Amino acid sequence: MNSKVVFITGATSGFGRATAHRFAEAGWSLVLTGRRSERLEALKASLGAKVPVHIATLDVRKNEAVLEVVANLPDAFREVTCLVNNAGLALAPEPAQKTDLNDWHTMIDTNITGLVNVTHALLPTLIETGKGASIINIGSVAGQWPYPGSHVYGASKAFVQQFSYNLRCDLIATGVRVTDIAPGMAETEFTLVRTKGNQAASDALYSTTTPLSAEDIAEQIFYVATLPAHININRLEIMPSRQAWAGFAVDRD
Ligand code: NDP
Ligand code: 8X3
Repeated sequence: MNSKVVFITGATSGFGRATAHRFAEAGWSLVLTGRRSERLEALKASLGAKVPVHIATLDVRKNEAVLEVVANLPDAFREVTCLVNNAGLALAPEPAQKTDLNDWHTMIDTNITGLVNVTHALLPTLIETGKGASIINIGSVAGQWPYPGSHVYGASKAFVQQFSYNLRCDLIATGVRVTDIAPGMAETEFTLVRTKGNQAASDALYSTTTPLSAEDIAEQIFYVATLPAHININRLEIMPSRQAWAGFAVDRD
């Protein structure tokens, strides 16, 4: 039995849930977190027969809760080898000038503050694990490439990229690797959340093309985490073959 532990934020859906399944397949012990407890319980019920699973209901925006979850990890789950900072969301697909400021704050609080909360809390254990440990941050193509309606979401993912690079500088002698995985369009609950529950909009976005799947990204996360310890992938940008960049926009008379 592989005794390595992966700690996943946002394990209740999409990439996070698929990542839990992928690491379970390889025998890793799982720490699964997210706000929806019933989904965590369901994951524990399905994966707990295969590998040790510890679940913790957690809103990553709340640092005290993050610290409590980390402090209360059972002994068998304390030596974390891989942190997957996946919890995140986009809101307000409309232009910046039409958005609700609260939505901007929610994205900043989750995608930036939440990610740094969890990273800071787990750094000591990751450093203790040392060689072969990794922090895998889920960024986005939106962190590199601008597009209308991306405003704070894309900016929050640009933070994820630069934070990942900067962490690498500080962790170079610890053995802890850091990667920014930047997916493009992938079919998960992402668009349902972004549109505040508009299933038709979500279906319309994905149904006439071939998006990435959650499992595609989970496979890349697993690949990065299980590379030999002397290899660090700094950034991995992944798009579906049927997605690429658009041209410059020009305002005309
Ligand atoms: P989903 O909506 O399917 O999953 C998002 C996950 O994040 C859920 O498990 C949700 O759990 C969790 N989450 C959201 N807010 C919080 C919070 N405050 N505290 C803890 N957990 C939270 O979307 P994806 O799987 O697609 O998204 C995962 C990551 O991938 C995000 O960071 C997203 O920005 C990024 N991404 C997605 C792309 C896509 O096209 N799908 C492309 C590029 C990046 P719960 O609600 O239970 O808390
Ligand atoms: C989500 C991918 O293309 O909607 O991060 O920005 S995209």
